[in-house]
Amino acid sequence: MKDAAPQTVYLKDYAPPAYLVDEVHLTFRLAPTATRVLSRIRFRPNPESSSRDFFLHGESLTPIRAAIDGQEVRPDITEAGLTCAVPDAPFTWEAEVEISPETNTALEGLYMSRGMYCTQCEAEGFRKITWYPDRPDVMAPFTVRIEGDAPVLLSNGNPVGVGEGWAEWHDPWPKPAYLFALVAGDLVAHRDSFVTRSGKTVDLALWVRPGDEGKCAWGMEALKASMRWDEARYGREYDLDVFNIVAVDDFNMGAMENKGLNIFNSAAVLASPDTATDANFERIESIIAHEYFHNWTGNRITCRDWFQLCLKEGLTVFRDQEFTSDMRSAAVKRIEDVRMLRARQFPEDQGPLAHPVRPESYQEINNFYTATVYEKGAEVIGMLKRLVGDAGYSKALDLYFDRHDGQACTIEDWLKVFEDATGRDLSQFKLWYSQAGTPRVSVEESFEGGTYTLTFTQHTPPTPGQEEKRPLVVPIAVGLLSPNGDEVVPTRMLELTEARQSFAFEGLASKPVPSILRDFSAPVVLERAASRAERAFLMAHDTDPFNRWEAARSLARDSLIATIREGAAPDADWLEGLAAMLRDDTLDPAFRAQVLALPTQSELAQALADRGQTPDPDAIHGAVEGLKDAMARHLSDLAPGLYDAMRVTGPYAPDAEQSGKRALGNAMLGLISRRDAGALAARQYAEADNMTLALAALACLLRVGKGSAELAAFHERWKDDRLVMDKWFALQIAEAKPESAVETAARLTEHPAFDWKNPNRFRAVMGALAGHHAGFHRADGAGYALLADWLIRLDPVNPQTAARMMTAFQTWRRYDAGRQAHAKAALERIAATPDLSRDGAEMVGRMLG
Ligand code: 0A1
Ligand code: ZN
Repeated sequence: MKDAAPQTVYLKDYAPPAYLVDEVHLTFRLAPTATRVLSRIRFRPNPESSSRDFFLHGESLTPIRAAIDGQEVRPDITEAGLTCAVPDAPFTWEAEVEISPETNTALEGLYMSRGMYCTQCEAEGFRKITWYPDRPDVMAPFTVRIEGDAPVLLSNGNPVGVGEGWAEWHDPWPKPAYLFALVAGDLVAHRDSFVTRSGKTVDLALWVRPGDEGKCAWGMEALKASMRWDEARYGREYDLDVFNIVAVDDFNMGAMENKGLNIFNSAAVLASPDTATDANFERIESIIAHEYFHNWTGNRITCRDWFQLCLKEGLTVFRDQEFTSDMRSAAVKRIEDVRMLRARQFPEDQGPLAHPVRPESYQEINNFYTATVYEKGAEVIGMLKRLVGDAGYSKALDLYFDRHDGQACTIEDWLKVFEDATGRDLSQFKLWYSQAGTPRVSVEESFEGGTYTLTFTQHTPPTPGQEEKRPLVVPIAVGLLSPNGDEVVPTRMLELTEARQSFAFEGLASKPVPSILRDFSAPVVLERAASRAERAFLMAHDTDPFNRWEAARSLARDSLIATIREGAAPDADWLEGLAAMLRDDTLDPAFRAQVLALPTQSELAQALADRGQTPDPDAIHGAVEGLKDAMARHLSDLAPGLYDAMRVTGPYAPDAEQSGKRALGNAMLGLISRRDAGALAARQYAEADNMTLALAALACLLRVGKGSAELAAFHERWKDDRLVMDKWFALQIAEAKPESAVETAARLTEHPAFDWKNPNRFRAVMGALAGHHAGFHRADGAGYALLADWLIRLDPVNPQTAARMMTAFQTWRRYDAGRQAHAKAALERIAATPDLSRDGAEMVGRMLG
């Protein structure tokens, strides 16, 4: 249980560590409830610090003994750590503690997952393993000895010895404690190797439970592709003899980049065609890449303190996005990333949890692994690259790796390499790191004497603790089209730096049609009163695929809003434009599938709130269903043919081409099911030889009120596969009617397989409920109450996962008074829970505040 009295940590209070560490030796004697951890650590006073106070973090440790230079000492031990008198010169600290991995349900520190020992130390978990200066600016080489009866004993770095019941590892690269890892268990390896560009062979292994060997091939291919890509695109080579990945079933996040020993949530690495969907395969490829890329951006160069989290996360997300763009379709990847940004980051940035990409204070750092730090952090780097150009970016990155290898750095260090490499002053740009909120950019146009002028106005609404906002540097990519569809001005990067600023394009024969914010060149809301005709034109003709998609998307959104507000019929021009795009075989099927995806119901709720209207979740749901019916009707002639054309022959591959076809085929199935009562879906389900086709067909059946036999058969077939069962749980809630989503979720919590202490299973049920917009926001508050019940139950067991799920409430203030009262009551009930964790207390406090 964490300290309940909230303590706020501030960026401005940073002070360098009083002592540095030259070497760490750890010995683990593993036992489920009584593991002994022996440490021998070489400390020396830090010449950069004026403090001589010796403090080591430590939580939930049973002290056995401690010594300095061989002499027993009696340190002052508190709940948070210890202090001790130490020599005014380098010295050796030795300690022995006892910990209990088996009872560690928070999954932070050393814990057990179904009989297997594993660790999670980011951000502050190492202090639950032994006493240590658990802060990222203390870096040291580690030697680790593991003693235990498990057949496989792994830690960071290179293996230096192994025998019956023991193994020793040495990691020569200085690292902060948060990158420490240990795994012990009955595991089998899927092995391969990689030869680096300088000719070194690296042994690769993906460690899984016996039985999961058949789900490793894809992860391994993704790893090798990532290693090749980082050499080719960033000149970064791997730096150890081995690279190990382990899959664990109980994990709070997706994966963790521990040096040389990445630990993955099994959902983020294990896949086979019959158990994983195309989307799962793509996600696995990108997470493998992400964790691997951290080896340079995060591990070799790490963060000075946790306020700098975006230094490693924003950059590494940006790099994994570039990787996926290169491996698959760049246009489709950009659309996917923007959809995700709008679905996850925009609500955060526009609500009570808004915080800068580099936060300035926190109570619990685990609450700041957010879409803002990760995804907006990546967008900020994308803007930087647009502003300095490809060559400037690669010069700056080379300088970053040269200058800062082996260091713990700040955003100031990061921006300085760009300034030094390109000569650009980035002081205004830096505001992107300190100013929270989504900027709104509006546009006016004029055309006179052959000169076309665009005038932009930018404005960022206030966010908690930041009333006043300053103008940002906003790169706006603009191209101009002539009325016949030719591009008259190719993409030009405009740099908006003022609150209001104009840009002129001269020498034009006629008034052009502008394509603004191409490729989504900045994470802003573009407010533009373009006519429907103009957007239909861009949907048909824009040469920028992102903006083509965006034009279609905004027409769909406005059509839905018009239906909700005044019962308007679906926009016929949009439906016609859609049909034309679907018929266009020159367009990538994956892109066409993206064009068919409607805005989320939560996005529509925000769009209504932005227009001064209180969103009604039932009305939004009704409008979306109505539009989908209209699409099914309007596209009924072409859907069956397109469905057939998207059939994949030959063996399954999760590549861009095949998954694009299946995505478009499944979208057609969704439309067809609305009119054939699920007949085709039943056939697809019966014939499916992969999870992508099976799951989509089952979803269609449930949506039209069928599929109970298939659902039972699915359960029977997959009841022993935890990852597939997560899908079985989530799907039933996602496809429930708004009035029964809560009851479906409640019923599933009674199912014997609802293992709520497993984060994946908890998220499968509660995450699906929170994601069901009309179901969760039910007028009687039943959705809020059910989620609150379970969050209160989970909080003492696993505060991190409970606190992350609390974000489901972040939009509560945009709904009507009745719903607000129910949501507030649910939040207050959580807040009033005795001994609520620091994680949970901070989250509800911010949402109620
Ligand atoms: N650094 C990891 C994510 C991660 C963060 C925190 C964790 O526990 C609190 C676990 C993983 C990444 O970016 O992949
Ligand atoms: Zn990361």
